[in-house]
This record gives sequence, C-alpha cells and structure tokens, in this order.
Amino acid sequence: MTRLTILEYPDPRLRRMAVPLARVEKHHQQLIDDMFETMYDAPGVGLAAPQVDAPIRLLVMDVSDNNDQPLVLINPDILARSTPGTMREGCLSVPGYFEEVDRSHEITVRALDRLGKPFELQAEGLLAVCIQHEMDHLDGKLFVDYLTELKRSRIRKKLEKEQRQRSQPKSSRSPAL
Ligand code: GNR
Ligand code: NI
Repeated sequence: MTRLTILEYPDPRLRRMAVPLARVEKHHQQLIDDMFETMYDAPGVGLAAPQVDAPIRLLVMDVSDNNDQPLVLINPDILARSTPGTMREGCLSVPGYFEEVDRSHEITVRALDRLGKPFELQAEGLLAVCIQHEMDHLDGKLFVDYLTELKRSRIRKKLEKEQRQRSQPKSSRSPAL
C-alpha cells in the first residue's frame, strides 16, 4: 500500500470534472486501498479520487469512531434528499479551515461498490454530509465555494503562502534576496 499526496486548494487539478468508471478494474482496487491508507493516515473521514490526482468518480469514506466501517462509492448518484441542515466542514485539500455549510441532512444514494456491484444507501448526519462533500469533489467543487468571496480569497492567500514557504523555507533563502 502507498500513501498518496493530497492536492491542496487552489490547485487547478481539484477543479476538473471527474469521469464515471465504465467498469471496476484491478488497478482501481489498488487505488482504493491506497486511498483508504491515505485517508486514515491524514486523518480524515472521506477522500475523493480527484484529491489524489485521479479524475474519476470514486470516493472512500469511514465515519465510524474505530475506523472499522470502510465504504466505497463508485459513480454515486443522489436519488432523494430531505431536510436541510448546517454542519461545520473541513477538507483535507483545505487544511486548517472549518466553516458552516448547508447540506441535506438525509439522502438516498445509489452507487457501485468496490466489486462493481450496485447498491443503495440511506444516510443521515455526518455520513450524509460527507457523501455530499465528496460528491462535490467529483464535480470539481470545494466547500470554500459556499463561503463569501472575501472568506474564500483570505483562505486561498493563506494557503498559497504556506505552500510557497513549504517549497522554499525561510532558512534556505539567501539573506541578500
Ligand atoms: O475529514 C473530513 N472531515 C469532514 C468533516 C465535515 C464535513 C466533511 C468532511 S470531509 C473531510 C475529508 C475530505 O476532505 N474529504 O474530501
Ligand atoms: Ni474534501
């Protein structure tokens, strides 16, 4: 298994529309295993393939306390939604920021499992919110898109600064520059 690199906002690769899988192949199952390792290690409760630079409609999740309820959704489709609610969300691609987002509290979703078998799932609470958050990633959408332009640009500038400093730490910069 391999831990994958998680792309961070405002990386343009997070904005691509992901394509459906025609069939689930061996290399997808390898990717799923690597995504679980990456998600548990982060740690996070969900991870969508576009976050690890794979523009396909596949996501993994585990909202349990003991990391013992792994869930794979391939080509997910929301069949029904009910009752709006608000939850504080974070994102592994927007590290360090948590903001309120309006989502449906309950959804019915249809998807393929890791073997390519169709299933339906009724979800509520954190699981429902997480599925909607991950499905947004498949459409190139991030939770910061629901915030005001002002908040979003502040977050973008701070993350860009962090990313610059990571690629060129102060200690390696010449004092003359
Ligand atoms: O780890 C995560 N926690 C979380 C909390 C509230 C709402 C959504 C999420 S998803 C996030 C992991 C992630 O970025 N998935 O794309
Ligand atoms: Ni996310």
